[in-house]
Amino acid sequence: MAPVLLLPLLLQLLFGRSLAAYRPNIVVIVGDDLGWNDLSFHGSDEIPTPNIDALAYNGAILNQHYVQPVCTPSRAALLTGRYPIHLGMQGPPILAAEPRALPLGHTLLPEYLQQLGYVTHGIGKWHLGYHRKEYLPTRRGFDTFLGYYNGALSYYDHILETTYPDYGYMAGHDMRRNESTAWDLQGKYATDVFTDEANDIIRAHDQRLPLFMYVAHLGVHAGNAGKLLEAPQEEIDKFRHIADPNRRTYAAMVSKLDQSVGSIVATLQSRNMLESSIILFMSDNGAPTIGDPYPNWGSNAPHRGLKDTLWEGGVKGAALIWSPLLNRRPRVSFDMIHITDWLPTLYSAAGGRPYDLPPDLDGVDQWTSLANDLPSRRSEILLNIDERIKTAALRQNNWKLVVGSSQGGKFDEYFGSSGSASDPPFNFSSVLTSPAGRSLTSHAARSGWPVIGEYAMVALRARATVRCGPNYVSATCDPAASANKHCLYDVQNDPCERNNLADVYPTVARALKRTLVRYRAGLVPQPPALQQPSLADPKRFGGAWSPWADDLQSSNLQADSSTAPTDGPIGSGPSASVGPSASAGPSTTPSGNKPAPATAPKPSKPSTKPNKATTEANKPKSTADPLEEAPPATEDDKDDNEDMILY
Ligand SMILES: [Ca+2]
Repeated sequence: MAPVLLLPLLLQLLFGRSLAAYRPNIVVIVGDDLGWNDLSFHGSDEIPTPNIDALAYNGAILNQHYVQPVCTPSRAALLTGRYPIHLGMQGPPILAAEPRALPLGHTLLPEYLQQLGYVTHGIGKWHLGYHRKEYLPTRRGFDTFLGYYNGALSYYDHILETTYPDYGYMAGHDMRRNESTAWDLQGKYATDVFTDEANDIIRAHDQRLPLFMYVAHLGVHAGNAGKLLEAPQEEIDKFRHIADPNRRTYAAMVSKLDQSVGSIVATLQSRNMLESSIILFMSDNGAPTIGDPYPNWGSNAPHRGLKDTLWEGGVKGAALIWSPLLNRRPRVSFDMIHITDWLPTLYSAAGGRPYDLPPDLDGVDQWTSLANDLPSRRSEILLNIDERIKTAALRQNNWKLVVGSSQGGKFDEYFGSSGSASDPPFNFSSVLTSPAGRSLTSHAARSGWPVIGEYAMVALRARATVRCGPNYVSATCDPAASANKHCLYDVQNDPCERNNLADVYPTVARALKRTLVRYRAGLVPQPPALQQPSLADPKRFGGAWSPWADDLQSSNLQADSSTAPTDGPIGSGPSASVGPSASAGPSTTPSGNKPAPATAPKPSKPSTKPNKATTEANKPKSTADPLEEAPPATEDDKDDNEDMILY
C-alpha cells in the first residue's frame, strides 16, 4: 500500500493540489442474488426500496445491464473487465475447499484505481479464491478489506457450513478484518457489519485523495441450510402483507440492503462528498427463487429463468448509476451495458487514459455514453459459454440466442412473485423522506439540479417496468430439447423470451451461432474442479476458513474428495462438477495460475458505432410485428455445419 499512496502525495507536493479535485469518489454497491422484481423502481409494490429508488430516480436506471449467471464469474468479470471465458472462470462458483482462484496476471479494477491515486477499500464478499494468500483481496488491490472469502455465510454467526460425502461436515468462521479473523463481529447482522464499515471509511476518509469503495453485500444471498434466510424480527414484521413466511423474511433482507444504501448515501452527503461521487448499484445475477441449496425466494418477474440460467431472469441484472457527472438525468437507459464494461468505464470516469488499459479487454468504455446519454458503444454481449454443461448465449442488437440448458431445464420457466393486488400501494413520498432521498434532495438544492418530484417518479417507474408484450408463438422453446438446440428471441420486443423465432429467422439464428463459435475458439478451458476438504478444513485453522495451500506445490494439489459437497452452490451439481480425472486442457493449472494465452483468434471487438437498435429502445414500443424487422438474408446463410460446432 505504501508505495501506491506515495504517488498521489508526491503529486500533491509537486502540483499543490488535491487529486480528489478531479478524480471522483467511486462507490460500487453489489447486492447478491437480488431479483429484478425486488426493487420497487421496477414496478412492484411488494417490497418498497425507497433509498435505492431515490438513487434510481435521480440518476440513470440501467434497464439493459447484463451480468453473468452466478456469483464468481460476475465478480471476475467486474474486476477484470474480461469475459469469464477468457479467464477459465465461466463455470460454477468457487467452493470452500477448492484450490481455484481468479488467475494472477490480470490487473484488477482497484489496482488500476490505485495507479490513479485512489485509496481502495473492499467490503463484503470476495469469492474469487483464497487457498493461497496471494489471491486475497488485500494482495490484489484493496488497501483494506472487511468481509468474507467464500460465497455465503449465516448472517449473524458468520459461519459457513458444507458437507463432503467422502469427508463429512465442515464449518468455519469467515469474517476478516484485512487478513485477521474478525471474531469480535460475531452476532452482528452482516448487512449492518458492512454498512458500518462503509460509513466508518467515509467518515475517516482524507478528502485530498479520491476514494474507491467496493461494497459487496451478503444480502440477499441465502445462508446455511436450516437458516437460509435471516433478518431482524422487527424488520420482518414490516412485511405482514406477504403471506409466504420465507418471502416475508427475504423482503426484510432486501429492506436491510436498501437501508444500507440510504445510510451510505447520507454519510457521503454529511461529508459533502456526493458532489464528487459516482454511485453504482447492481445485482450480481438473478435471484434463485427456488432450487438447492441456496434458494432465497427472490423474484425476477416477469422475466424467464433465474440464477444459473442464461435467460433474462438470470443475466439481466438490476442496476443503476447516480452521479452529478451524469449530464442527462434522470432517465431510464435502454443501452446495452455488460458488467465487464465497468472497469474501463470507471477508469475513464476517474480520469484514466483508455489507452493505458490492455487493448484486449472485453469491457467497453461507456463513460461518455453514460454521462451524455449517447448510444451504447456496444451492439453485442457474450452472455457466456460453459463448455462443460454445454450452454451458451449471445445478445446481438435486439436479438438473443440461447443454446443448451443448465440444471436439466428445471429453471427454464417463470418463477417468483409478481407482486400482488393486496400489497399496500407504493408510497412515493417515502422515497423523498428516505435517508437517500433527503440527501439527494439536499444535494440537488445546493448544486442547482431540480429536485425529482412524485410526478416524475411515477413516469420513470412506468418506463422502467418491463412488460412482456404479445405472445406470437404458442410453444415454449426448450433449447435442450429442440432439434437445433437453440432458441432465438427479439428481446427488445419480447423481454420475457416467449416467442422463439429460430425457425422463422434461421438466418439470424445462424449468424448469432456463428459468432458464438468464434468466441468458443478463444475460450480458456475451466481448470479441474479439485476438492481438498482435508486440507481446507477450518479445524486446522482455529475454526476459521483460511488459506490452506501456501505450503503446497501446485503439483501436490490433489483432490481428496471425488465429489462436490452435497450442499455446493447452484451450478456445482453433478453436471458442472468433475473430479481430477476430467481433463480441462493443458492451458490452466489447478492452482489458478495465469492461463496460457489462447492461440485462437478472438472475435472482433464490439462495434463502436451507434447502436440503432438500442437507440430506438428509448422510443415507445412499436406495435408493428417484430417479425418484419429482421435483417435481409446474406451469402452467409448457406449453412456450414462443420463450422458451427460449439462443443
Ligand atoms: Ca450471486
